This record gives sequence, C-alpha cells and structure tokens, in this order.
Amino acid sequence: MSAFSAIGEEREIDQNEFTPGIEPQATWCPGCGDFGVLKALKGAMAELGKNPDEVLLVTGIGCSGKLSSYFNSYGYHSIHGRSLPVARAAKLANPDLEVVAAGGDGDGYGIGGNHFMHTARENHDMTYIVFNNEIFGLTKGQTSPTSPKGHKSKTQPHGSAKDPVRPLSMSLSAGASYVARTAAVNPNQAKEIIKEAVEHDGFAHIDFLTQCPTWNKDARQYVPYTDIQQDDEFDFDVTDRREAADAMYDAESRLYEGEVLTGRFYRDDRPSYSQEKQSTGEMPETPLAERYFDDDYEWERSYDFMDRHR
Ligand SMILES: Cc1ncc(C[n+]2csc(CCOP(=O)(O)OP(=O)(O)O)c2C)c(N)n1
Ligand code: SF4
Ligand SMILES: [Mg+2]
Repeated sequence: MSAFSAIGEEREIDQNEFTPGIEPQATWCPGCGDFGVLKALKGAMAELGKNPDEVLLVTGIGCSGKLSSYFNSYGYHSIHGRSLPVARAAKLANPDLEVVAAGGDGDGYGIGGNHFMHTARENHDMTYIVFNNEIFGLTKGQTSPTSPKGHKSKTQPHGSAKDPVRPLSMSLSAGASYVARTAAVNPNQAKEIIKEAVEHDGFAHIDFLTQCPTWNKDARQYVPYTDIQQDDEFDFDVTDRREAADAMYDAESRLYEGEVLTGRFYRDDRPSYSQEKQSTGEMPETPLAERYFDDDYEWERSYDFMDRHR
C-alpha cells in the first residue's frame, strides 16, 4: 500500500476490507457498545466507497482507543486525550486523507477537553467520534465527565457531586459545524450519521452512546431510543443555532432521566480551517506530505534554519 496510489481510485468497496488481514481478537467485553462503533464505521466507509488507504483513524487511550487496532486503514493509537492534535497535524500535512479521530468520554471531554474545544472552534475538517459510556471503562469504572450526578464508583463511593458535562452544547458553543448523537444500539442510524460526518467539510462531532455492561449499567442502557428526526415533537431547524441549542439542552437533560434522544442536532456550512487558510494565502499549495516524498523539493526554510544554528 503506498501513501497516495489509491487515493481517488473509484471502485466498489466491501466493508470486510476494513477488517485487518491478521485479525486481532477484539478484547472488548461481550455486549460492549464499542462493537457497534466498529460495525457502523466499516459500513459507512464502504458505502462511501473509501479505500482503506484513503483513511487515517487516530485514537486516544481507553477501551475506545482500541478501535484503530480492529479497523484496517492507516492508524495511530495516540495517547490519552491527544487524538485531535495528531489528527489535525495529519490532515494539514495530507489533506487528501479522510481523517477520523476517536476516543472515550474521559479522553475527549476530560483530559483532552481543551483540544476538543479548539479543534471545534477552528473547524478542522475531520470526523470526531466520542464513545460516550459515562464511565472510564479501561481503568475499571471510575467516574467520568459524563457520569450522572450522584453516580457511585470507586472514585466517588458516596456518589458524584458534580453535574455532568453537556457534550453537544459544549461542541456547538465551541464551534463544531456538525453535531450529532447516535447509539451503538441503533447501528443503521449510526452508519448514516458517520457517512454524513465524513462527507461534511469541517469539524463533525458525533457523541456516540456506547453502553458499558461491565462497569456501568447493562447492554440495554440506551434502549429504547428516539430518533429526533423521526419524531414530531422535535420539529426544529438543524441549521438554526438557537433551535439546535434548545434541542441539545433538552436531549442532554433527558438522557439522565432515562430518555435517549439521538439524531442530527446541528449543521452549518462555514469554511473549514484549511479553506480559510487557503483563502488568505497562508496555506502552501503543495501539501507537506507531497513535498516530503518529492526528491526535487527544495527545503529552503529548513536549510536556512539549520545554517543559522550551526
Ligand atoms: C495521561 C494519562 N492519564 C491517565 C491515563 C489512565 N487512563 C487510561 S484510559 C483512562 C480513561 C478511559 O476512559 P474513557 O476515555 O472514557 O475511555 P473508555 O475506556 O471508557 O472507552 C485513563 C484515566 C493514561 N493512560 N494517560
Ligand atoms: S470495560 Fe466496558 S467499555 Fe471496556 S470493553 Fe468492557 S464493556 Fe466495553
Ligand atoms: Mg468512557
């Protein structure tokens, strides 16, 4: 597989092409929602006609972070909370790559929260999937930023005193240009939402509800769910910020009352970070990745820099 050979090649893709040749056995527990993300992602990429070598999947640390081991594409299993800066750098260096970043609620809304805020604000063109199981799964069930108030765990045995973060509202106010929530128990909706997110030019954030039957509730934690686009009660305009904000606030509150509202919440078509940079002339026309592989490219700036520091 070379870095550029298959980019742009059009052919029918089978979703099994996204299963690694030497398939590592997934170590997720039976009934874990993470399997649902893997299935939806494979289906979405195949239906979009993406070749595995057109895709880069960058993950953080957690049960969710293992996704890049079970998905056949370029992959980078980064460090806790740091998938987004890695994904941003890769996208800027090689804009032809379809970049997907993924990680847990602890990873993205806790330790990596600052990267989340600024990647959304700058509207980097990528898909960000947050596996939201309301818990630290990998480290055995500690309270996470999305755990409900009063939730008892080893770290808060008397119950969490904190209100959970509101991931959809946070994303909207930070500046994400596509915001959706889906659930592993709803694989068809999940696949369609991932397809939209991948096709969106800008930062597309998916809060993906992934049940953790081992450390949180049970495999039916997010059942039943409602698709807000299919329910007359939620007749709002996803391109209207205020209406989207109200719908998000409602969905976030009702999740903790046992009502699971999923679907598309917000979308705008403002230019992505790269498009803005190109329009001001700040972004070089030849992407960094192509310059690196071009033997004739003169690395003037690097040479100058080295001369100055000899
Ligand atoms: C810098 C750093 N701090 C803490 C840890 C320990 N750690 C590993 S995974 C994790 C939390 C995982 O929770 P989440 O991000 O929600 O992912 P999940 O396992 O639930 O998918 C923590 C605290 C670490 N690996 N690196
Ligand atoms: S601990 Fe929870 S999140 Fe981790 S693999 Fe098991 S069920 Fe999934
Ligand atoms: Mg988690």
